[in-house]
Amino acid sequence: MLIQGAIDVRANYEGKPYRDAKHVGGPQLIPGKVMCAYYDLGGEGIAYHDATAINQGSGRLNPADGTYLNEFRLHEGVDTSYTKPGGIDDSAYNLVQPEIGMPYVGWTEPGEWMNYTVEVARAGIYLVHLLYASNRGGAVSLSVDGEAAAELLEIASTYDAEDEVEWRQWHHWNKAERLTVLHLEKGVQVLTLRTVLEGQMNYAYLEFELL
Ligand SMILES: [Ca+2]
Ligand SMILES: [Ca+2]
Repeated sequence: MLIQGAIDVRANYEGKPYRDAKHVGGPQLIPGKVMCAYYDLGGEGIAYHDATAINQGSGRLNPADGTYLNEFRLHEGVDTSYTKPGGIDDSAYNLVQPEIGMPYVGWTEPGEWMNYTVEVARAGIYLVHLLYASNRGGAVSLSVDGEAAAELLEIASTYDAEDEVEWRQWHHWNKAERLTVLHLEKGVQVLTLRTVLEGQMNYAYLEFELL
């Protein structure tokens, strides 16, 4: 059974699960990790809203040199980068060590959002965790098939005054355990992650754990 209204939202939705030459695609699976950089295909206003049309990571911070990660979703508006070794994303200031070479969404601003086509294997109550970095704290919200599921989820800052390398304040990773608890129905649905307050947060993945 789908929640009331879900069918209409999905019938009118033109976004598609992300896929590329390296990533087979299909709905992201719950329980499991929903990779934030694998937001849906479909473009601005359909699969996402981003404040800047360019990708400020791929092809800007990360030179367009023909490699997969440096050119990841280069021509889309959502700003993406990936975790790097050498004291960037693997520093001692991390609260949780992220996998290296993992794409993530950064340069986030309030009002930006991304859609994820997901497939829930089992209906039930899910704990939702978020792997993220945030140099000033903020808040996000989650919707399911266009309906608010969790609003104003507070994200704790990972700023650490001990770290004197200013740019690295954007790279202190943490996992927000039990960011929220959601009841999800079985089946394919569209999840929306929205930046509500502050922005300047990096999102690696949302993890859904069946309670
Ligand atoms: Ca952008
Ligand atoms: Ca952005």
